[in-house]
Amino acid sequence: MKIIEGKLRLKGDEKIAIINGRFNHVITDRLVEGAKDAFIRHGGNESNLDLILVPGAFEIPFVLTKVSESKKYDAICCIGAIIRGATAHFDYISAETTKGIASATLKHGIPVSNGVLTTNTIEQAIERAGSKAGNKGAEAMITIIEMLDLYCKIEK
Ligand code: INI
Repeated sequence: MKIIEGKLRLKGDEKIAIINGRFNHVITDRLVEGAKDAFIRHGGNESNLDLILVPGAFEIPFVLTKVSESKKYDAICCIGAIIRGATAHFDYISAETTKGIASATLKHGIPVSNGVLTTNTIEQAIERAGSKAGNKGAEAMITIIEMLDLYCKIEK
């Protein structure tokens, strides 16, 4: 059986955009650091990595659509932190962000990863931003790296 899967390697010429929601930036700054570190440690060239900041996670799908349409990037890594508060806002923002990222991804034919945290507490977010549950920004970048390699293999 022939197995086709992506490897965790970059050639060095891939152009990648991170779209980051600034809301809860104490968390999202750490996720961006993790994503950048993963990009460089897997062979990416820092001059090919752009960081696009948006106010909050809700704005990510719109900018993801615009950035995808620009065709400037080989892949896009979405980062944000949606943390449950006292009202239903969390449910609306997290549902729309997730749906928006998924539908923009299917339209544009380039790898996109969803590194937007949706947590019930700030502690859960801290755990996923470079402490005991790892760094979900780094994981989102690693997903992009694997998908880029797989994409090349499928296209050939
Ligand atoms: N945006 C986030 O990225 N995380 C949150 O936890 C959050 N909460 O809880 O309110 C949040 N809200 C802002 C939202 O993303 C939009 O920027 C805002 O609604 C304006 O459109």
